[in-house]
Amino acid sequence: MDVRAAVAYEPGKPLQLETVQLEGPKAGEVLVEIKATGVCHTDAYTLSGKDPEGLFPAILGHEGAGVVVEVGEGVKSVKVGDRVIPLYTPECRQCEYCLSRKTNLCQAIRLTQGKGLMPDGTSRFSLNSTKLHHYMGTSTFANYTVLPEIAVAKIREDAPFDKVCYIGCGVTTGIGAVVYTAKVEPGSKVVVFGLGGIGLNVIQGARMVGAEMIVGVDVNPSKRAIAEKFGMTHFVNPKEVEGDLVPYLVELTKGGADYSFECIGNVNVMRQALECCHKGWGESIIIGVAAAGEEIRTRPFQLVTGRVWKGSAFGGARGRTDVPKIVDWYMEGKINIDDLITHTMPIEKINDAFDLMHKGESIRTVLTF
Ligand code: NAD
Ligand code: DAO
Ligand code: ZN
Repeated sequence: MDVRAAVAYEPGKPLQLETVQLEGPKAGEVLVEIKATGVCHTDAYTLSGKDPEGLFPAILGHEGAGVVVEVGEGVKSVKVGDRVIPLYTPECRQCEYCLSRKTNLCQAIRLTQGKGLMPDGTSRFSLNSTKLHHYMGTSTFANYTVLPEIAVAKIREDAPFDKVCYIGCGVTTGIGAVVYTAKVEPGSKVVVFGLGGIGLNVIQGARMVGAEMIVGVDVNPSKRAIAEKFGMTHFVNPKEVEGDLVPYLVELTKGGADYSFECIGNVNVMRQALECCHKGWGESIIIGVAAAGEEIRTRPFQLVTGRVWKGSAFGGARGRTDVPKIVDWYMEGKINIDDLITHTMPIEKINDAFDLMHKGESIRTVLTF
């Protein structure tokens, strides 16, 4: 079938809206009509050419929501008409990783997904018989996409696509890191580094679970107002702190953070995030994705004395199980998504959405089809 898609032909070049061809779903797969998609820094990172695993030409996008329009043979968990969120972290419930209950990093289709292919090793997108790569197993910058059944979360039928698409990455990454990775307890002291589309969701997750003190750290003072709206209790601009930031934060939290979250992707900030944690028990969660080749450093004694360094991918969420619950939290008013979506525009303006993100003028732009 013909579908409308924004094609990334080459690193560093704007996306081009094209009519491309898509083959239908094979056994165990579904065809989804994408109704809305967010634009995330990871799309921009890959488009920039700095992502060593980036493949071109490709159809990017990994933060979508849509409707199942066709199912392949043997598909049981979803049917035509179901609303779904595509999952770049699938959940097969059968692989060693899923069965371990220790991680959300299902490996069932990892190898082909990383090569920009469907699980049978083929690409379903093409343009004038040139193969186009899939991206993160989702390719949501197209009005139709094919996904393995294990890579869609079925959500309630009254969920608005142009809001819940953000749960496909940013919302789940931030809130999930609090709830599933760190398991922050009520009364905790939390420090969040970076108040963008991820950090603000960490803040609202921390408020939701009853954290007592939520410190936001950002070099951009204009983030203060929205972070306060989402639950931040104290704002720190590192540029305004005299002396080292770490002792300042330890003093502010009266001994250190119970939990800190790095939501920037800066390895120097990752060190600060670990070292501002409370001796004996403080845990620091790395969410930000640092540039290829970067390394983190600290003194091992920081860990010997009880601080814990962890990472979190997709918030530690098991997509098919947890994403529908997060949609329910939104529909029940427990979390706020609307105020984080600063811009909504048609897919034709996709390059404007990337510009807004690069200039730091948007928190999230949602594109509609
Ligand atoms: P963003 O650019 O919207 O936000 C980053 C914020 O950090 C900005 O407000 C900026 O002012 C602030 N900042 C920059 N340098 C700083 C410094 N030195 N000290 C304090 N604040 C600083 O980015 P985002 O969309 O929120 O994404 C954050 C990171 O999360 C990115 O690296 C992204 O790739 C990553 N990410 C990770 C996952 C995952 O599963 N782990 C998923 C999605 C995104
Ligand atoms: O090795 O199992 C694996 C895949 C891990 C993918 C995790 C991706 C999370 C970080 C990238 C940001 C996504 C938008
Ligand atoms: Zn699995």
